[in-house]
Amino acid sequence: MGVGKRAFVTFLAGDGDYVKGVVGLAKGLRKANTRYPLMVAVLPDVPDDHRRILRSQGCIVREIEPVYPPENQTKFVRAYFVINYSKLRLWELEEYEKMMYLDADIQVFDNIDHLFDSSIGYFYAVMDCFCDKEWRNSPQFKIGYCQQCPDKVEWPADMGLPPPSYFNAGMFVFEPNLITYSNLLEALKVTPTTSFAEQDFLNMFFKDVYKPIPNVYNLLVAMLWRHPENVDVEKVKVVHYSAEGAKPWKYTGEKENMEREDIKMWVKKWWEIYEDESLDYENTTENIVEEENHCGGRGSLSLNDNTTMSLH
Ligand SMILES: [Mn+2]
Repeated sequence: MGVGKRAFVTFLAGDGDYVKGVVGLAKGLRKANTRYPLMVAVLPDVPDDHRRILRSQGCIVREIEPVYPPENQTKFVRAYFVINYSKLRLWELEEYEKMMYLDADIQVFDNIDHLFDSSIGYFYAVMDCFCDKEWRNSPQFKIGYCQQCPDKVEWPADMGLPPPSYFNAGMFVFEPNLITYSNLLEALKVTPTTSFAEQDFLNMFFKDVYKPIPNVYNLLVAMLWRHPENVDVEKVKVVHYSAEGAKPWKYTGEKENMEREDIKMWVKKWWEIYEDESLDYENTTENIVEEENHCGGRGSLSLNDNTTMSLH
Protein backbone atom coordinates (compact mmCIF):
# COMPACT_ATOMS: atom_id res chain seq x y z
CA MET A 1 0.00 0.00 0.00
CA GLY A 2 1.33 3.38 -0.93
CA VAL A 3 0.80 5.40 2.19
CA GLY A 4 0.31 8.98 1.18
CA LYS A 5 1.21 8.34 -2.45
CA ARG A 6 -0.83 10.37 -4.92
CA ALA A 7 -1.09 10.73 -8.67
CA PHE A 8 -3.30 11.96 -11.45
CA VAL A 9 -4.44 9.26 -13.81
CA THR A 10 -6.01 9.26 -17.24
CA PHE A 11 -7.07 6.54 -19.63
CA LEU A 12 -6.14 5.89 -23.24
CA ALA A 13 -7.21 3.26 -25.78
CA GLY A 14 -6.41 2.69 -29.42
CA ASP A 15 -4.19 4.50 -31.88
CA GLY A 16 -6.33 7.56 -32.49
CA ASP A 17 -5.62 11.19 -31.75
CA TYR A 18 -6.81 11.11 -28.14
CA VAL A 19 -3.09 10.80 -27.35
CA LYS A 20 -2.93 14.52 -28.14
CA GLY A 21 -5.41 15.12 -25.38
CA VAL A 22 -3.13 13.32 -22.92
CA VAL A 23 -0.07 15.29 -24.06
CA GLY A 24 -2.05 18.50 -23.64
CA LEU A 25 -3.17 17.39 -20.19
CA ALA A 26 0.39 16.51 -19.10
CA LYS A 27 1.56 19.96 -20.16
CA GLY A 28 -1.40 21.69 -18.55
CA LEU A 29 -0.70 19.98 -15.25
CA ARG A 30 2.94 21.02 -15.53
CA LYS A 31 1.94 24.60 -16.21
CA ALA A 32 -0.27 24.50 -13.11
CA ASN A 33 2.78 23.43 -11.08
CA THR A 34 1.24 20.28 -9.74
CA ARG A 35 3.29 18.26 -7.27
CA TYR A 36 1.98 14.94 -8.57
CA PRO A 37 2.73 12.78 -11.61
CA LEU A 38 0.32 11.85 -14.38
CA MET A 39 -0.19 8.16 -14.97
CA VAL A 40 -1.69 7.04 -18.26
CA ALA A 41 -3.55 3.74 -18.01
CA VAL A 42 -3.30 2.35 -21.55
CA LEU A 43 -5.07 -0.60 -23.13
CA PRO A 44 -2.86 -3.09 -25.01
CA ASP A 45 -3.93 -1.55 -28.34
CA VAL A 46 -2.13 1.74 -27.70
CA PRO A 47 0.87 1.66 -30.08
CA ASP A 48 4.47 1.89 -28.90
CA ASP A 49 5.15 5.20 -30.58
CA HIS A 50 2.25 6.77 -28.66
CA ARG A 51 3.57 5.31 -25.41
CA ARG A 52 6.97 6.79 -26.21
CA ILE A 53 5.45 10.21 -26.76
CA LEU A 54 3.71 9.97 -23.41
CA ARG A 55 6.89 8.93 -21.58
CA SER A 56 8.77 11.74 -23.25
CA GLN A 57 6.19 14.06 -21.70
CA GLY A 58 6.94 12.72 -18.23
CA CYS A 59 3.91 10.44 -17.97
CA ILE A 60 3.95 7.10 -16.20
CA VAL A 61 2.60 4.66 -18.77
CA ARG A 62 0.81 1.68 -17.22
CA GLU A 63 -0.76 -1.01 -19.35
CA ILE A 64 -4.07 -2.36 -18.13
CA GLU A 65 -6.21 -5.20 -19.42
CA PRO A 66 -9.63 -4.33 -20.79
CA VAL A 67 -12.74 -4.92 -18.71
CA TYR A 68 -15.88 -5.80 -20.61
CA PRO A 69 -19.45 -5.30 -19.46
CA PRO A 70 -21.83 -8.27 -19.38
CA GLU A 71 -23.33 -8.83 -22.79
CA ASN A 72 -26.73 -7.40 -23.49
CA GLN A 73 -28.63 -5.34 -25.99
CA THR A 74 -27.98 -1.90 -24.61
CA LYS A 75 -26.99 0.72 -27.08
CA PHE A 76 -24.51 3.08 -25.51
CA VAL A 77 -24.87 6.78 -26.19
CA ARG A 78 -21.53 6.56 -27.99
CA ALA A 79 -20.20 3.24 -29.25
CA TYR A 80 -16.73 3.74 -27.77
CA PHE A 81 -18.22 3.87 -24.27
CA VAL A 82 -17.85 0.09 -24.16
CA ILE A 83 -14.09 0.35 -23.57
CA ASN A 84 -14.62 2.76 -20.69
CA TYR A 85 -15.42 -0.10 -18.32
CA SER A 86 -11.67 -0.67 -18.31
CA LYS A 87 -11.47 2.38 -16.04
CA LEU A 88 -12.51 0.00 -13.25
CA ARG A 89 -8.91 -1.28 -13.34
CA LEU A 90 -7.84 1.99 -11.77
CA TRP A 91 -8.99 0.68 -8.40
CA GLU A 92 -6.26 -1.93 -8.69
CA LEU A 93 -3.54 0.72 -8.41
CA GLU A 94 -3.23 0.17 -4.71
CA GLU A 95 0.30 1.55 -4.48
CA TYR A 96 -1.46 4.92 -4.54
CA GLU A 97 -3.44 6.06 -1.58
CA LYS A 98 -5.38 8.60 -3.59
CA MET A 99 -5.74 9.37 -7.26
CA MET A 100 -7.47 11.96 -9.36
CA TYR A 101 -8.90 10.68 -12.60
CA LEU A 102 -9.09 13.08 -15.55
CA ASP A 103 -10.41 12.30 -19.03
CA ALA A 104 -8.02 12.97 -21.88
CA ASP A 105 -10.44 15.57 -23.24
CA ILE A 106 -9.93 17.63 -20.10
CA GLN A 107 -7.53 20.47 -19.58
CA VAL A 108 -6.33 21.78 -16.23
CA PHE A 109 -5.81 25.55 -16.11
CA ASP A 110 -5.13 25.99 -12.43
CA ASN A 111 -3.58 23.98 -9.63
CA ILE A 112 -6.04 21.48 -8.13
CA ASP A 113 -3.63 19.56 -5.88
CA HIS A 114 -5.68 20.56 -2.82
CA LEU A 115 -8.39 18.10 -3.87
CA PHE A 116 -6.04 15.32 -2.79
CA ASP A 117 -6.40 16.63 0.76
CA SER A 118 -10.14 15.93 0.88
CA SER A 119 -11.28 13.51 3.59
CA ILE A 120 -10.87 9.86 2.76
CA GLY A 121 -13.82 7.51 2.37
CA TYR A 122 -15.65 9.53 -0.27
CA PHE A 123 -15.91 9.74 -4.02
CA TYR A 124 -15.58 13.33 -5.25
CA ALA A 125 -16.85 14.52 -8.61
CA VAL A 126 -18.86 17.27 -10.28
CA MET A 127 -22.57 16.92 -10.93
CA ASP A 128 -23.60 16.29 -14.52
CA CYS A 129 -26.29 18.00 -16.60
CA PHE A 130 -29.27 16.18 -18.11
CA CYS A 131 -30.33 18.74 -20.71
CA ASP A 132 -28.52 17.34 -23.72
CA LYS A 133 -30.33 15.15 -26.20
CA GLU A 134 -27.97 12.32 -25.31
CA TRP A 135 -30.19 11.99 -22.24
CA ARG A 136 -33.39 11.72 -24.24
CA ASN A 137 -34.16 8.22 -22.95
CA SER A 138 -33.90 9.20 -19.31
CA PRO A 139 -36.95 10.12 -17.20
CA GLN A 140 -35.11 13.33 -16.27
CA PHE A 141 -34.89 14.49 -19.87
CA LYS A 142 -38.45 13.49 -20.65
CA ILE A 143 -39.90 15.78 -18.00
CA GLY A 144 -37.27 18.49 -18.49
CA TYR A 145 -35.75 18.03 -15.03
CA CYS A 146 -32.08 18.83 -14.48
CA GLN A 147 -30.21 18.59 -11.20
CA GLN A 148 -28.37 21.79 -12.23
CA CYS A 149 -31.61 23.73 -11.70
CA PRO A 150 -33.84 21.43 -9.62
CA ASP A 151 -36.38 24.21 -8.95
CA LYS A 152 -37.09 25.04 -12.59
CA VAL A 153 -38.97 21.82 -13.29
CA GLU A 154 -39.66 20.06 -10.04
CA TRP A 155 -39.51 16.32 -9.74
CA PRO A 156 -43.17 15.13 -9.85
CA ALA A 157 -44.39 13.60 -6.63
CA ASP A 158 -45.98 10.68 -8.46
CA MET A 159 -42.54 9.64 -9.73
CA GLY A 160 -41.28 8.95 -6.24
CA LEU A 161 -38.12 10.44 -4.77
CA PRO A 162 -35.96 12.55 -7.08
CA PRO A 163 -33.00 10.60 -8.44
CA PRO A 164 -29.81 10.83 -6.36
CA SER A 165 -27.14 13.33 -7.41
CA TYR A 166 -25.46 12.07 -10.55
CA PHE A 167 -21.83 12.87 -11.36
CA ASN A 168 -19.92 13.22 -14.58
CA ALA A 169 -17.22 10.54 -14.54
CA GLY A 170 -14.71 12.53 -16.59
CA MET A 171 -13.08 13.73 -13.39
CA PHE A 172 -13.14 12.17 -9.94
CA VAL A 173 -11.06 11.72 -6.82
CA PHE A 174 -10.91 8.16 -5.53
CA GLU A 175 -8.93 5.72 -3.44
CA PRO A 176 -7.59 2.64 -5.20
CA ASN A 177 -8.26 -0.44 -3.13
CA LEU A 178 -8.28 -4.11 -4.10
CA ILE A 179 -11.37 -4.87 -2.05
CA THR A 180 -13.28 -2.07 -3.78
CA TYR A 181 -11.88 -3.32 -7.06
CA SER A 182 -13.17 -6.85 -6.62
CA ASN A 183 -16.52 -5.51 -5.39
CA LEU A 184 -16.72 -3.38 -8.53
CA LEU A 185 -16.09 -6.37 -10.79
CA GLU A 186 -18.58 -8.53 -8.87
CA ALA A 187 -21.22 -5.82 -9.12
CA LEU A 188 -20.54 -5.37 -12.82
CA LYS A 189 -21.32 -9.03 -13.49
CA VAL A 190 -24.87 -8.64 -12.18
CA THR A 191 -25.60 -5.10 -13.35
CA PRO A 192 -27.34 -4.64 -16.68
CA THR A 193 -25.51 -2.11 -18.83
CA THR A 194 -27.16 1.23 -19.46
CA SER A 195 -26.67 3.98 -22.00
CA PHE A 196 -23.99 5.90 -20.13
CA ALA A 197 -21.92 2.77 -19.55
CA GLU A 198 -19.30 2.99 -16.81
CA GLN A 199 -20.52 6.44 -15.75
CA ASP A 200 -23.95 5.03 -14.85
CA PHE A 201 -22.29 2.08 -13.18
CA LEU A 202 -19.94 4.20 -11.06
CA ASN A 203 -22.85 6.43 -10.07
CA MET A 204 -24.80 3.45 -8.89
CA PHE A 205 -21.86 1.88 -7.08
CA PHE A 206 -20.67 5.00 -5.26
CA LYS A 207 -24.00 6.75 -4.67
CA ASP A 208 -23.76 6.53 -0.88
CA VAL A 209 -20.26 8.01 -0.67
CA TYR A 210 -20.54 10.53 -3.49
CA LYS A 211 -19.69 14.10 -2.53
CA PRO A 212 -20.40 16.77 -5.16
CA ILE A 213 -17.68 19.36 -5.69
CA PRO A 214 -17.99 22.75 -7.43
CA ASN A 215 -18.20 22.67 -11.22
CA VAL A 216 -14.97 24.70 -11.53
CA TYR A 217 -13.23 21.32 -11.17
CA ASN A 218 -14.85 19.83 -14.26
CA LEU A 219 -16.59 22.42 -16.35
CA LEU A 220 -18.55 20.54 -18.99
CA VAL A 221 -18.52 22.98 -21.88
CA ALA A 222 -22.26 22.46 -22.44
CA MET A 223 -22.80 24.20 -19.09
CA LEU A 224 -21.85 27.42 -20.88
CA TRP A 225 -25.11 27.38 -22.82
CA ARG A 226 -27.29 25.09 -20.70
CA HIS A 227 -26.74 26.70 -17.31
CA PRO A 228 -24.68 29.88 -17.73
CA GLU A 229 -26.03 31.13 -14.38
CA ASN A 230 -24.16 28.26 -12.70
CA VAL A 231 -20.82 29.05 -14.35
CA ASP A 232 -18.27 31.45 -12.94
CA VAL A 233 -15.84 31.67 -15.86
CA GLU A 234 -13.25 33.60 -13.82
CA LYS A 235 -12.96 30.74 -11.32
CA VAL A 236 -12.84 27.82 -13.73
CA LYS A 237 -9.87 25.52 -13.08
CA VAL A 238 -10.66 22.51 -15.23
CA VAL A 239 -12.43 22.43 -18.60
CA HIS A 240 -13.96 19.29 -20.04
CA TYR A 241 -14.27 19.48 -23.84
CA SER A 242 -17.06 16.97 -23.69
CA ALA A 243 -19.61 18.33 -26.18
CA GLU A 244 -19.74 17.06 -29.71
CA GLY A 245 -17.22 18.88 -31.86
CA ALA A 246 -15.39 20.40 -28.87
CA LYS A 247 -12.23 18.23 -28.82
CA PRO A 248 -9.55 20.87 -29.39
CA TRP A 249 -7.36 18.63 -31.55
CA LYS A 250 -10.13 18.21 -34.10
CA TYR A 251 -12.10 21.37 -33.53
CA THR A 252 -13.53 22.92 -36.69
CA GLY A 253 -16.20 25.17 -35.21
CA GLU A 254 -18.88 23.64 -37.39
CA LYS A 255 -20.87 21.57 -34.90
CA GLU A 256 -23.75 22.99 -32.91
CA ASN A 257 -22.70 25.67 -30.39
CA MET A 258 -19.08 25.43 -31.49
CA GLU A 259 -19.18 28.88 -33.07
CA ARG A 260 -19.56 30.45 -29.62
CA GLU A 261 -16.89 32.92 -28.55
CA ASP A 262 -16.39 31.24 -25.18
CA ILE A 263 -15.82 27.87 -26.85
CA LYS A 264 -13.32 29.42 -29.25
CA MET A 265 -11.53 30.96 -26.28
CA TRP A 266 -11.26 27.66 -24.36
CA VAL A 267 -10.12 25.80 -27.47
CA LYS A 268 -7.48 28.48 -28.09
CA LYS A 269 -6.29 28.22 -24.49
CA TRP A 270 -5.92 24.44 -24.92
CA TRP A 271 -3.80 24.93 -28.04
CA GLU A 272 -1.60 27.52 -26.35
CA ILE A 273 -0.64 24.92 -23.75
CA TYR A 274 -0.31 22.10 -26.25
CA GLU A 275 2.02 24.11 -28.46
CA ASP A 276 4.08 25.70 -25.69
CA GLU A 277 7.47 24.01 -26.01
CA SER A 278 8.63 25.42 -22.70
CA LEU A 279 6.12 23.04 -21.10
CA ASP A 280 7.62 19.98 -22.77
CA TYR A 281 8.98 17.64 -20.16
CA GLU A 282 12.49 17.57 -21.62
CA ASN A 283 12.74 21.34 -21.44
CA THR A 284 11.55 21.54 -17.88
CA THR A 285 13.89 18.67 -16.91
CA GLU A 286 16.93 20.53 -18.22
CA ASN A 287 15.99 23.51 -16.14
CA ILE A 288 15.82 21.37 -13.05
CA VAL A 289 19.19 19.76 -13.65
CA GLU A 290 20.79 23.17 -14.08
CA GLU A 291 19.16 24.42 -10.95
CA GLU A 292 20.36 21.41 -9.03
CA ASN A 293 23.95 21.86 -10.15
CA HIS A 294 23.77 25.50 -9.31
CA CYS A 295 22.67 24.75 -5.79
CA GLY A 296 25.27 22.06 -5.38
CA GLY A 297 22.58 19.39 -5.36
CA ARG A 298 19.60 19.46 -3.13
CA GLY A 299 19.77 15.88 -1.95
CA SER A 300 17.61 13.21 -3.43
CA LEU A 301 15.71 14.97 -6.19
CA SER A 302 15.50 11.90 -8.32
CA LEU A 303 14.03 12.27 -11.76
CA ASN A 304 12.19 9.00 -11.75
CA ASP A 305 8.67 8.90 -13.01
CA ASN A 306 7.04 9.53 -9.66
CA THR A 307 8.47 12.91 -8.98
CA THR A 308 8.90 14.52 -12.33
CA MET A 309 5.61 16.36 -12.52
CA SER A 310 6.37 18.18 -9.32
CA LEU A 311 9.57 19.70 -10.56
CA HIS A 312 8.49 22.32 -13.00
MN1 LIG B 1 -14.65 13.27 -21.68
